[in-house]
Amino acid sequence: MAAKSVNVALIGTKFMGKAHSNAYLKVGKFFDPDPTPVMKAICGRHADETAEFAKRFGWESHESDWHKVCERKDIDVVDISTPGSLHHDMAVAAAKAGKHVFCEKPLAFNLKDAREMLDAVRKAKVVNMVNFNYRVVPAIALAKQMIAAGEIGEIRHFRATYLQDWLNDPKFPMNWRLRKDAAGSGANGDLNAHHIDMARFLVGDIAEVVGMKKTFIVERPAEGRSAGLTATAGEGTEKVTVDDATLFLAKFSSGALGSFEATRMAPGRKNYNRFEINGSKGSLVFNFEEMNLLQFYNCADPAGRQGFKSIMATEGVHPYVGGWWPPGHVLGYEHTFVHAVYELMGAIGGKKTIMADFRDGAQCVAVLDAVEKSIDEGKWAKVEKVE
Ligand code: SOE
Repeated sequence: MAAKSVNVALIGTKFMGKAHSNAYLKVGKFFDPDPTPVMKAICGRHADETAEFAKRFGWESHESDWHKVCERKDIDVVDISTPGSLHHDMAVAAAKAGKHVFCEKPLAFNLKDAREMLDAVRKAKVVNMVNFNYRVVPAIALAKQMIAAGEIGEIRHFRATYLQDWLNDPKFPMNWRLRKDAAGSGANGDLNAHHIDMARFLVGDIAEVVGMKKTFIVERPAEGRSAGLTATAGEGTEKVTVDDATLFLAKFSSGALGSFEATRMAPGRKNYNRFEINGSKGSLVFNFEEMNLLQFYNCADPAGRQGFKSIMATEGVHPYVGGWWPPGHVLGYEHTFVHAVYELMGAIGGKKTIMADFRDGAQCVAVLDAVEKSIDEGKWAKVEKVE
């Protein structure tokens, strides 16, 4: 029987707009999503650029007003790949119009907005998903299976560092990611959000946090033009209104302990998304800069033969890999988006998914908020529970 299809509208044409467009293009070529996505409409602020983008990636039509996208009768799914300041209004409007909603991370600027978004998708009974794309890295999906099977026993530590260096140069100009009104926060919402979700995915809920943050470079050259993580300078300077680095400690509800460090000021570290999990029977280590590998230390190995082994998660038995290449023909960043869109289609088709929904997205925002609260008050802060 032929798979059903759903019409997708994507809002955003920059870094994430490209990554998501590529995913919609590829998913049906390498997997059998049911339903299949039809690339119906792309939406961007500048009509000419958006028309060009539509042609390049094969979108059937283009819009420059996101309200129209949400109103269009021929759209089933709205994909929000914009800066965070727009997530709330777009997601609420899309849900009210009965569309399934796929949203970039972090879900919202604060818990109040996140709860409103969650209410809207629940009322509308639409599928809702947050793009925490690292969940669907094959090595991480494998870690999830190993933890569920008890292979590392009872978890005691989650130790995460998310390091980048693109802001180390004080001449690097402003862009939306450095403005609180557009991004909500800096390294905290952009990078810690991933590890908070990862911690919840692999270990469980976080109950309490205490943190600190710093903006090392408080003024930068004004923005000329920016794309992805690169930018050219314009005239004058502008104040940075977000954190360059945020670190925090966490107590999990299970009793496990966590540490999180996110910075955009670590020379040499490009997308060093690394975490280590220590359990009573062994440890797991992942670093996105070597994303095909999962390190595993097994306490049950014979004495004299113990040590970390590198599992190359590129075999057909590893999650998602069967759709791609023969063993050892490694995957990259863009594949994670294809897997995420595959999961989105599955969820729309009624399948269980390992991706985060809006409740997970809101719970992540609750942790981000608690980190900010603890920094403001200089003490431990409890994390609100999102039911
Ligand atoms: C920039 O810091 C960025 O692209 C994040 O926005 C992504 O979420 C992360 O996966 C990689 O780095």
